[in-house]
Amino acid sequence: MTTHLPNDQRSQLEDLYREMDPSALTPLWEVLAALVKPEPRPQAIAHRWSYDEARGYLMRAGDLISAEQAERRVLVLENPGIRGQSAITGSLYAGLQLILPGEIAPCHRHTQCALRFVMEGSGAYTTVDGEKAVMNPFDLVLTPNWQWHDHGNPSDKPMIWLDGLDIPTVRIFDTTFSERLDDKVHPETAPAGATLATYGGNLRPFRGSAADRRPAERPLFHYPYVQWRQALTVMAQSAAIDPHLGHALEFTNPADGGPVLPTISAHVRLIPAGFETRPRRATDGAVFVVCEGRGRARIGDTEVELRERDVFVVPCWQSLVLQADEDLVLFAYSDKASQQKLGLYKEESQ
Ligand code: 1HN
Repeated sequence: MTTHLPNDQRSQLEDLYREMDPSALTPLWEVLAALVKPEPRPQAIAHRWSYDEARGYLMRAGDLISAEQAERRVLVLENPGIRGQSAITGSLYAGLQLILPGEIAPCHRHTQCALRFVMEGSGAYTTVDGEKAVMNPFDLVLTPNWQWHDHGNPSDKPMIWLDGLDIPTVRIFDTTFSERLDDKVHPETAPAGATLATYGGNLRPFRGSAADRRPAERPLFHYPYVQWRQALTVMAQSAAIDPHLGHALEFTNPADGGPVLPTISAHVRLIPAGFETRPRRATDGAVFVVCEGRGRARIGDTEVELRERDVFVVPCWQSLVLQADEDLVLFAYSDKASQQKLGLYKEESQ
């Protein structure tokens, strides 16, 4: 800003700005400081959503609109600092989706990529390019960019999951494409669990064979709770705890060892009862789900109580401290994958 200028100079500059404004020209020196800040000042703020409260509203929506009418029956978790943008951080979206017994959410595909993290219910499925992933609580399921997906719930209980998408990231590039399949559901291309049994077991169909149908760069789309929880248990029994993270495991893409989606990274943590993590901050904006236990999170100056299935958001560059009253098991996804590709990611541990 140039507030320190003499009055005469300022008024001549104001004349200049007025004259050039209709030509869509604007002076950088008036906005430079807001564009290039010494450190991140995200508009998104720290916030926690109570699962019980959100679930109440979602179930009411379930009485009022069907999954088919809605296409997707979802309550968007909008960051209170950036309402109206369908965003939980500057680059990521989160929503809670309900699918009731017998319902189908019709098949479509889009350039935005998605993950689902199951909050409650068993036996409903997502179909990814014609292969069902049958889901259980705290399973992670991916829908990579441009892959067909429909959802169904043949069980007798509601199923609710958290959707994580890169909606605001794709919006920046204006690269949104989408289409609907003529049929409500995609024809079956493989038995449920075929990809998990293969790629999840460090195998792949012989390259070029008839069974080689998943995209080579991102084949796996189901990371079951039973597997990642067991891995965390073994880790907690055998490895030294990281003072800043607790016991933490990242989900990887078996094709390259990288993040699960091009724009989204995901990990899980176990903080043992009585443990308090040292403060740590990172530039990725992260969305956390409490899978087990109770405790507290201190996010910058904001402290929130954590109960099972609550969701909280840690914006860019805000320090995080986690305190566990009982063993605390957390799932998180963030835009670290995008930031690392763009050379922007940074972290700092105290
Ligand atoms: C979407 O396709 C799903 O497939 C869920 O379940 C949430 C939010 C924005 C755009 C597309 C789904 C979505 C979405």
